[in-house]
Amino acid sequence: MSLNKVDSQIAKAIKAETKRQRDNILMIASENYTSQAVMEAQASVLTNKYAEGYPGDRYYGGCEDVDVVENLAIERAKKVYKAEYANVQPHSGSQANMAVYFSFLKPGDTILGMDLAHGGHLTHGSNVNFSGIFYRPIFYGVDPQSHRLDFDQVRSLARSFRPKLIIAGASSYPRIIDFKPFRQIADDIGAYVMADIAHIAGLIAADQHPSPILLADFVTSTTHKTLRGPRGGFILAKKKYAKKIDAQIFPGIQGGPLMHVIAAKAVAFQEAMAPEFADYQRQVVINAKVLAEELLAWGLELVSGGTDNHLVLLDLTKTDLTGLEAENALGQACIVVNKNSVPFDKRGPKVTSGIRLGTPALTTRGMKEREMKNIAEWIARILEKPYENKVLRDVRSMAHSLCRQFPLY
Ligand code: DSN
Repeated sequence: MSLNKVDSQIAKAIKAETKRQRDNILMIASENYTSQAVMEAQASVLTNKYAEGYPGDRYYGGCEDVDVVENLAIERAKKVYKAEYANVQPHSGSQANMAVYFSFLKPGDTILGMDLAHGGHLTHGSNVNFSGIFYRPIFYGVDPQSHRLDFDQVRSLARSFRPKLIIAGASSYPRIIDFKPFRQIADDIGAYVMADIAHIAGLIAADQHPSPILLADFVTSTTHKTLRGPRGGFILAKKKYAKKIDAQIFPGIQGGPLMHVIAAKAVAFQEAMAPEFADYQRQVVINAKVLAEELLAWGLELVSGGTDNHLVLLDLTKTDLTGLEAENALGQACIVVNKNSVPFDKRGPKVTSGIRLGTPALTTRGMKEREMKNIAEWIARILEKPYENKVLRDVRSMAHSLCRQFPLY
């Protein structure tokens, strides 16, 4: 029986969400639109199967077909990232990070990660997250002037606090992350390096960002951001760490793998090897650059003065507007963004002084430089007059018309 007949409330909400995704300018930097093929794999009968264990070594019968699926996902992940080993079972990026920490750290060990307020991630040591509760977190940040990673600070903190693990990676850092200094600093004190590439996984797969694979001990990621796969995580590492990580994912912190999601990950890795994927990632970066240049031309300030990747961080510190107010005003005009802390933000994470803007989803729809210029102008107009109904109405109507020109699903 169809979903609509069984549960019309859920069917209606999904229909409404499909319309929202079609009719809005989606600029949340961590979101994207997956292909039909990825969704088809995820919405398959594989959701019915238990497969605790790993291919060829399961705790259930009838795993011969899902073994094919998981082996393909593993082999493709290894090929895309030129990795020695891959585990494709983590349900999320957080689970991937947890598995690495639980495998190689003891409770109370020191970890050195990027400050959340400077662009880091909750699982890099935040005190409201397991990573800050089980371990002793120390944070590095960006330089107050350049807003670039401050490697002198990373080095000096590493020497003073001797962390067992250094985490390289970010959720809202608009610049290239150079993984080499992280490796050198870690070698200096005998620490592990974990590169969390969740945001830039697609860029790395298409050579639009340097890869950490030869430098980091562990590479963790999600599959659903720039990589454009289903919602989930994976881990890459040197082969010598495989046994420990496999055992930590299952039975350590997870039970049955989500085989339908693993199938969709395999499809995404396959798509990531196609030449069109490299074109797409190149355009993601070009679009972000154009967006940044245009916003600057409209007199807006950007963290670090621009971007090298898929995101732009608008700094509203010198305006009267908070990130929360800007998010609301843009949302009313159908431009969906998220408020975001900027380095040295004096406002809390529920208000903030910034807005994070990403180009992955718009680029998937086929938008290019011309559309970025228009969108930058609309953003600038709204931020100048966030409470003026006419401005909001005008932009909303232009946003709808732009969305109609770039149809989806
Ligand atoms: N919450 C994600 C983001 O929006 O960047 C990171 O996990």
